[in-house]
Amino acid sequence: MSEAGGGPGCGFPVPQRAPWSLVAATAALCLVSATSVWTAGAAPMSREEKQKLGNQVLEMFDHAYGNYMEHAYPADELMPLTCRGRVRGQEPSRGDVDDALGKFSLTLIDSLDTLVVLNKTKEFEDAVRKVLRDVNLDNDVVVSVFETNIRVLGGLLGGHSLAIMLKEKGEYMQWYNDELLQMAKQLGYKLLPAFNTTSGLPYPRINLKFGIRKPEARTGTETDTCTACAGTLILEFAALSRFTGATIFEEYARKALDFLWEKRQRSSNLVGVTINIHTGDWVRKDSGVGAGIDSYYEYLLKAYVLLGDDSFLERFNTHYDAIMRYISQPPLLLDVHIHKPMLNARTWMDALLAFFPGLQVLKGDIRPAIETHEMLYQVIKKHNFLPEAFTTDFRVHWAQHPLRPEFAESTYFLYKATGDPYYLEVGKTLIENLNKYARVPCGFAAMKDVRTGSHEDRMDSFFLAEMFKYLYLLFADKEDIIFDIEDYIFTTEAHLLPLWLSTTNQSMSKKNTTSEYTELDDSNFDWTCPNTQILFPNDPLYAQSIREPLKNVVDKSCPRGIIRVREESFRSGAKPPLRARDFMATNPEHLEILKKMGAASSIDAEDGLRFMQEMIELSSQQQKEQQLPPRAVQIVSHPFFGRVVLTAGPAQFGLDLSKHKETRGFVASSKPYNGCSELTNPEAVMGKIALIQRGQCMFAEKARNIQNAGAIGGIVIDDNEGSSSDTAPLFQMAGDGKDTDDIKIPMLFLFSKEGSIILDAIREYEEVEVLLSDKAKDRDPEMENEEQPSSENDSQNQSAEQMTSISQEIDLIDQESLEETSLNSHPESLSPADTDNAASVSPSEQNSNPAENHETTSLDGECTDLDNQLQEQSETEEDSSPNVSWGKKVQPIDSILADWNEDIEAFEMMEKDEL
Ligand code: DMJ
Repeated sequence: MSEAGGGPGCGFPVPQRAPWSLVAATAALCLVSATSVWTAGAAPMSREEKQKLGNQVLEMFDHAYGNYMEHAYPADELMPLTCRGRVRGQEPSRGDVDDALGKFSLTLIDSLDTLVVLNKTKEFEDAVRKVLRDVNLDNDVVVSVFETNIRVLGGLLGGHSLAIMLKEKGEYMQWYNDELLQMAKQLGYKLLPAFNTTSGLPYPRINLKFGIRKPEARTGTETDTCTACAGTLILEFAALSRFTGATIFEEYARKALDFLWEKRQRSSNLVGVTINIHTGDWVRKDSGVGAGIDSYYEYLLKAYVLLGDDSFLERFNTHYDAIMRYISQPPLLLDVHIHKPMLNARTWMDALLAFFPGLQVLKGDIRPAIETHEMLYQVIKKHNFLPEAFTTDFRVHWAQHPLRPEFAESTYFLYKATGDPYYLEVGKTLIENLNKYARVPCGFAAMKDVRTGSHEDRMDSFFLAEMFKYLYLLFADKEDIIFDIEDYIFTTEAHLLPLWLSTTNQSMSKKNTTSEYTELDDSNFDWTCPNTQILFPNDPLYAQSIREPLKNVVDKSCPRGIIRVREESFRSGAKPPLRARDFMATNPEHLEILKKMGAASSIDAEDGLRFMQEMIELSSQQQKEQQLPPRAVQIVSHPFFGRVVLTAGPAQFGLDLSKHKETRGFVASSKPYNGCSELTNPEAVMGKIALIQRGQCMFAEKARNIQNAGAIGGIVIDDNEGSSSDTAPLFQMAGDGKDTDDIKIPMLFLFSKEGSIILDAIREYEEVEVLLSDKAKDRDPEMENEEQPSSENDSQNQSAEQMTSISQEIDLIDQESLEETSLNSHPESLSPADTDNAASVSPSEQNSNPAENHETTSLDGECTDLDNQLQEQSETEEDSSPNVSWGKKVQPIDSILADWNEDIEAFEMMEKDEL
């Protein structure tokens, strides 16, 4: 902490107090490239190489944006696996995550300023026209105030900021007359009713058409909101006020921030994750820098930069001091309790905290930024992406990855601060991983599970708003961008707001701030933003020397020891507290300690609390270890080439794919489709992977029937139409209670939506080949070369007529099989004795990976996972008012194929380039 703010760690002294008018200029210095100072360490990257990578980013953006515009627009988001738009109310609800979707063409608005940064001015002009022509902000839909603010209001303001910049340049946007700003103002007024609480903290959700109060609004009964939700408004709201002169927006956002500041826990100076919007009581008292709090801190510092108001910096510095004192345990950032900040609240970290090193760069605290970033990078190198949550010993805790941009953001800011080409190499790895593992024919798909490499039918708008912007800027030289990026500040969604707003319509600047700062000492006025041009003048290896000791932190260490134990206890020679993992009920000393816990002192009570917490976590972990991790079904034949990976449930019997090589084969529907009796089409499934429908008999029975017919594997497809691993917890198929050693083939389970991707593929292509494995195989050129194994070559020699008849036969089989399956085949409606036996696995249990546990334990016997369940079941909400005019656009398969061919060519080109 002492290194912050241009203090010793920044390598050069800055005034304790600077006139605020210098702030914008100083902030701009934070973003000045320091490439010129780097002389050693990672090999410098040539201008050509940087340009090549920049062009690759452009091509990737075109792939994502082009597919969205072609197949999803005007829907809010693209569903890249099924190649259509996600329209709220027309897809199964995903809970809170759907609150970002307001039927306002979210992805288009979120992409506006990215188009300008990426030099696509013509496309920007077209996109702005489309927004003005098509977007309706008056939909009867309940949206998140936070998401609508950062993505839509921020997107419109970012678009406006760059539209007026372009207009002033004199070539593009000459027709523009502040129309985006007018839309932003309209949206701002729509959000204001959310602030109608006594605290001034906004309700978390609002109906765009009916607001909060009216019965039609279907919202307004919530009592809690997250700290980031209430504290991430000031940049957009103040910009709106300053652009328009309507001060009310800035006033409301300031009031919410003032209230949060008042409610901080006074002894620790930390804030909790959720707060009651009426009483101001902390509902969740854990505190970190990731999910639920992240951008509250970000906006305090950036509000100071944009608005030049000292009070924001003072608050930020106070919180930052607390973060560095309690939460930061370099390279880790671990949540603590706000009232007992020496007590860790968790043993895992979430992916959202990856933005923090970037914020530390803006703060000027480079060392911990380098350390945390390096730790995160090693987690990425292990799993290809940052899992949504990972443990303190760097194992996957929650395996999803929705293509979040935070790590790319921090990489960009660290490169700007250090000029170290190492960060360019990091960016190159991010690009490679995105293309290798997330790119699908119709865009980029979120990772459902970073360990199996399976996909989710989801491409969030922030992927276009942020990821491509930061990656492009990382490799761009000043002359590659048509305006000066240093004149702008990035919002949390990476929208650009001009720094000149700091001197416009400042009526609110000095008003409404709390005045407790007399109790703060000078350290609260540390000035931020090191001048990166002279940051490491004498030590170009500075960043490398910080990274070096952390090089093997993920692979070789067991950093459980890093978890905080009260340092003062150790210092005073006291015995370390009893940990749950060491507890033995037969040990009298342990029993004695247990008795004392909670009785004698607050320290004992603290130990008791932690002990209980650990016991719960331990027992949950033990349960988890009996569960099998999910598996992957990868479609490897033309035109998929391994790019579509489906999440599959494992079976407790048959070949264990984690121990054996994957099974690869063409698929064939079994007949009868439910696989509950001897197959009548053994010749069709012989040597293939049989598709069987769930229901009517036990999974093991199906397995035996297809095995007897000569199948080399089986995929059971859920008969519950519309089910999907996006919305239902995956489960493992249990045996039949008898010995299942006779079942030798691998069996996997797919929900209906994932299964229909394979069934659709069979209808379109003569033969579909899949790979069953515990982890998707790399999509390398080899896979495309392997495209034509002999059986397929044979089939390719068949005449077109034969092909058609095979295809018809498959259709027929499907049709007949489906007809054979009675309507009441749903397993749950049958008696336990003759139904599938499904052992359900919760989402976080899906992430338990015994293989990985074993691997870690063998490295260091002390490593025992104490993870708790991360994910609360998201509440489900049915949007009662699907907008019928937003019909699903389903792309004809021929045109998908044509697109894919184009995509494959581009991909091949890229791979050649790499070679
Ligand atoms: C973005 O929408 C914003 O960055 C937000 O602050 C939190 N993270 C998501 C992307 O991960």
